[in-house]
Formats: sequence, structure tokens, C-alpha cells
Amino acid sequence: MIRYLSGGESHGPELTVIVEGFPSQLKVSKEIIDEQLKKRQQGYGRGLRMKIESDQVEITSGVRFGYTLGSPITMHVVNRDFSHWTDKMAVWDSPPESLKEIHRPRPGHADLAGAIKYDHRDIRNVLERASARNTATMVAAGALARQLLAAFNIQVTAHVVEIGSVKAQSVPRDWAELVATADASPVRTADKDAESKMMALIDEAKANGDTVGGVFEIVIQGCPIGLGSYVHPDRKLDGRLAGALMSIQAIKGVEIGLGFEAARRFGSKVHDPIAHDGSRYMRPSNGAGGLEGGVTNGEPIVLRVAMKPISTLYKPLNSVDMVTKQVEPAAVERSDYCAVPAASVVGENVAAWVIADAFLEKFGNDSMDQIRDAYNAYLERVKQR
Ligand code: EPS
Repeated sequence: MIRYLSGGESHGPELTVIVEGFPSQLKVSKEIIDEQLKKRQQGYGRGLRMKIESDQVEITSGVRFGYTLGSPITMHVVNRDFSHWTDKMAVWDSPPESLKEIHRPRPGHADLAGAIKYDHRDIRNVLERASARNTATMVAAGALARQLLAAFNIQVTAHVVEIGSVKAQSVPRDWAELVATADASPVRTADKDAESKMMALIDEAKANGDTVGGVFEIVIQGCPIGLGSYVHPDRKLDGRLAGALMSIQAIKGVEIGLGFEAARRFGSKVHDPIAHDGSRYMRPSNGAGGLEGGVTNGEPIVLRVAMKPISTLYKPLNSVDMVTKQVEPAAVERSDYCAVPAASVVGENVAAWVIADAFLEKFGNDSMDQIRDAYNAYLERVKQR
């Protein structure tokens, strides 16, 4: 239904996103997109780059007088750091004399496989695009999607539940409190007690020239029953969410609801009994994480996403120089020590994108009025069931 293409190198002039398939008549706010972009830049454990950038979106098509037109929406996020890279990242000029090629791939990064696949001698040609800088485009697209969802009272949030070995123990059940606590936390966790331990672990990683990963949880509330489908594998919403989240840089795992824990329990301790409160079906538990058979069941969608530690280590692991074939320490590129808080912002916006796609698939994607009519008619039908 909706799709986007992005382009841009980490130290090139800008990141560009073209979103296609969005309905007309959606009132969009630049402030909401910029707010998400700003959140993505924050988080304890980020490196120096984020002091240079001040990510903001510029929209050059598809929006008129603050409303979407139904035509492609083109968004730009400028890389302020480009001013320091004009010769090294020049589009037309020849490489400068001073250019230092990168020949020692970083274990864990796309460097080695990318250099071989695309036949690059200078690994910079790989790392610039493989960089998590591009997650800004995912956030910009997702921030449009979350505005569409908000028009139908569907809300998306995320909070960090683990950094390395430190786990959040108690998380507020109330939505507003969960959002406010995570927003106020430098590591975007909703557990105040875990927060300082998480920050101490990030400090430890930094002091050792190391990095640390973690897990964040995404919660989506307000989805109607019936988004996605069970009829064909590529229409299953659980697979689409997991696929999109796994495509974010450094993500290594996605759990839905109980996730891996469900595999360790008897069925009677996993599945959620079905009840009816007189007006709607409901569940006393949510082990399914809001998805059964690849379809939303009306309960909150709960996803947990695992991020590996960032692969650029200031104390590098061994690598091989791809020109000399000598064993050498991997190249060091300025980077972060921990980007799990930032990844949680990316994750919630990516999830918003997938849910918006499924929503428009069910209710149409031409104009907001038509979608609203279809949505309200569906809710009426659901009431009769
Ligand atoms: C960035 C994410 C990281 C940062 C990058 C900006 O990307 P990578 O996956 O390449 O480590 O390192 O910053 C730099 C490349 C830099 O020059 O500091 C982001 O989220 O914007």
C-alpha cells in the first residue's frame, strides 16, 4: 500500500526519502517529524557526530498548506557534517591527495561482505551507506505513519528493557506514565532503578574502548482486530513487523508477545483465553502480543527487539588488510558506544510504518474521508459479531 525509497551516504550532502501511497487530506506536522528525529539523535552512549547534527526534515513535494495531496512526499534531512567531508565525499571531483582509503574491515559491519560484493577497494564506499545514519530516513517515514495512525487513535511507543546484562524490572502499566518515564530517561528506560546501572554499563564499555547492545520493547495500542492476514505468508503482519525491524542496522532478533519464552511453557500457560465484556471480545492476558495467525486480535501489539553491540570498537578486534592480506586491527571509524535508546526510537517508527501499511490495506488509501468511512463501517460490523 505504502512504500518508500531512501538514498544518502552518512557523510554525503543529505538523506532523502520519497514516500508513496499516502492518502490525501492527512494533516501533517513538521514538528512531529522533527521531534522523532531529535529523539533518535539522543540517548546516553552516543558519540560526537550527534553534537554536529541537528536533524530536521524539509518537505519538497506531496504536502500543500499542511495537508497531504496523495502524491509522493519527498523529505530531505541534511547532513551538517558534510561540510567537513566535501572533498572526501565529492560527487564529481577526483579523490583528493589526502584521501586515506579504508582497507581493514570491521568485524560485525557490512564492510567485508560489502567490499567483495560491490568490488570496492575503499571500504568507505560500503560503510557510508551501510551506516545507521540512514535510520533517520526510517524515522522520517515512520513519523508520517504515526500521524496517520494517531488520526485513528492508534499509538506507538518504545522503551529500553535491557542494556547488556542489566534488565528493567518494573515498568509502569499506565500508557502515559510509560511514555513520560521513558522520554525523561537518558537511556529511554521506564525503570528508574535500572537506569543508573544501564548508564554505568555504557560508561564501562566506553572506558574499555568497547560497545554494548540491548533490548527494547515496542507497544502499539488501539489497533482494530483484523489487520494483516493469515491467508498467505507474505501478508502475515507478524512476519512483516519482524522483517522490517530486523532490517534496522544492528538488530539481531525480534520477539512477539511471550516470544522465545512461549517455547518453554505448556500451551495452557501461553495462550490467552477469549472473553467478551458485552461490547467486545477481550483477553485477560496477552501472551500473543496482539497477533494471532498473522492478524491483529485487538489487544496491544508487543514486540521486543534485540540490538547487538555496535561493531566499531575503539579497541578494535583483529581483521585482515584487504590489500596486503596482513592481519591488522580493524579500522576505527568515529561511532557510538551504545545506540539502543536511539534504536528504540527507530524501532517504534518502523513499526508504525508497517501498521499504517496494514491499516491502509484494509481501509483504502485514497483520501482520509474515505478511509474514515470505511473504518467506522468496519467498527460497526465488528460490534455485531
Ligand atoms: C549515525 C549512526 C552511526 C554513527 C554515524 C551517525 O552510524 P554507523 O552505523 O556508521 O556507526 O557512527 O556517525 C558517523 C558516521 C560519524 O561521523 O560520527 C546516526 O545515527 O546518525
